Amino acid sequence: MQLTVLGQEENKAEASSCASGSCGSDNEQMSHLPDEIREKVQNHPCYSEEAHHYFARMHVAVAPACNIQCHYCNRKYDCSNESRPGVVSELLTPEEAIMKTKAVAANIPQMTVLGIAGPGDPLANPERTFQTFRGLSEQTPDIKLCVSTNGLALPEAVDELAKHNIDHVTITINCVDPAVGAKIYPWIYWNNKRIYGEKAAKILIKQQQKGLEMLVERGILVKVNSVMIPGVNDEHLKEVSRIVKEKGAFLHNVMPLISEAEHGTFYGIMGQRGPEPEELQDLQDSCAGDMNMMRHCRQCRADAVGLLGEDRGEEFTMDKIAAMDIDYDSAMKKRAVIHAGILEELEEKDAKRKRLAGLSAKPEVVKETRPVLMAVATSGGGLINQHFGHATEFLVYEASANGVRFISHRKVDQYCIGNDTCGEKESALSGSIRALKGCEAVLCSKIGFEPWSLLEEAGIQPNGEHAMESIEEAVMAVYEEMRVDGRLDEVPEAVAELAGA
Ligand code: CLF
Ligand code: SF4
Repeated sequence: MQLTVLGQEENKAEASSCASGSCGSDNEQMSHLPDEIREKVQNHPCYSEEAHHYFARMHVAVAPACNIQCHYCNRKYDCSNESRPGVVSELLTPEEAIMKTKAVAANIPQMTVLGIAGPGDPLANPERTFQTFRGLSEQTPDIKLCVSTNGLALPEAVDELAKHNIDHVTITINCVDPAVGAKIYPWIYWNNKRIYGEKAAKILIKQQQKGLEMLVERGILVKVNSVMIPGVNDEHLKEVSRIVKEKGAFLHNVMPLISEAEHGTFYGIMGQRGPEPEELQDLQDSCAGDMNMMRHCRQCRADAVGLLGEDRGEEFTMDKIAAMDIDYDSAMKKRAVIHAGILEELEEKDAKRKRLAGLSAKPEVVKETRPVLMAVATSGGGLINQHFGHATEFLVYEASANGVRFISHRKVDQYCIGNDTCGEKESALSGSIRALKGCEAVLCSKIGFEPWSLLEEAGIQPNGEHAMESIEEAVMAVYEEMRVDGRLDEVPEAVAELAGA
């Protein structure tokens, strides 16, 4: 059974993300999980790499206040813990948030998770946050509830969270050492006082760790987000990862610092740089060990709606919702049918993957060959289904004799926007080619002559032959072609340069 994800036209959709399946890893991680945990994560787009191709999340911005200050945040913009700074969210009352969630649930049946993630800290706004959760758990019982917090007010909120059946909590933990913390958090607001420096960081760390332990004790799944700040906590995050894993966190998500000067954050103004993609990947790899790492995070806005990587929030502003005529009963029935269909499709994919894994034990495939990075243009559903010129991000996979694994996503400016000028087009195209450095092929549904030639000149082989095929199978097929053609015998100059850099 093949479903159209979110019913989006190819040219309208933004890219979604990784291919779990391709990353056999995700499914291996999922397959050894106890049934009750599998059930909790199988349709959560952030907790399961596989699910995020199929299921969507939405955030409601009901929490304006914050109880700490992070050097990477300017609260004029969305919370950097769970959102991309840049655009102010439409702040909602709990009643509006419930109305919006129901409207999105009716129009995007694949939306399975409602998160509160800002624009401040949800637990620093407990009345608004819990009023929203209370209404939703009564009125939309098929939606999972999720919350993200800096952790300062977490221990006191754990019982209330458990009461509302919130079984996914994200804590942003950037350090376990107050000396490091003092370089990230200038102050916290604690017991009606502002506290500064290491003393503040010490209290925050203690509360975060205590909150983590309490959630795990109650069987609530905890994801830890960490912002990688080069020269401040990059090395230290390995220790953070070890400790949170020991304490029972389910998933660790190391995200890159976003520090554009125009966002007006302390780090942005002081010129603190964010990590390069290779630095982020190296850190994620060294944190990995046997801990589940999240690599498909899109640093969503506090009012994001849709698949990870896309934002359909504009379709659901309060004035548009007020004008909608929705039959909730039939929408809820439709949701159930669509969810069952997606789960059936995922099971079929899983079974197929297992069959292929058995076949790939053939000696010629297992032969030691070097790994290759490939970029993929997709609008969701785990398929190669996007035109090169429509992509606003590419997903990068590594193919090797061991299979295919998702590595990261790379954002680009859309190259083909219809009424663009030549100069803008050229600069978007050269930006895309720069963003794809290190990749040896790019797989998409279609590609024009001009980008084809320029990609080839840059040593990246365009490939439009696998349109509508599953990402993992297409990437593996291209890898096999490269092996048969002898292209894996030599390392291209551009890739060698990057490896030496
Ligand atoms: Fe939202 Fe966060 Fe829940 Fe997901 S986002 S509150 S766990 S439903 Fe997901 Fe977005 Fe990354 Fe967050 S991709 S920023 S990890
Ligand atoms: Fe900003 Fe979120 Fe940090 Fe609060 S916790 S200062 S809202 S990034």
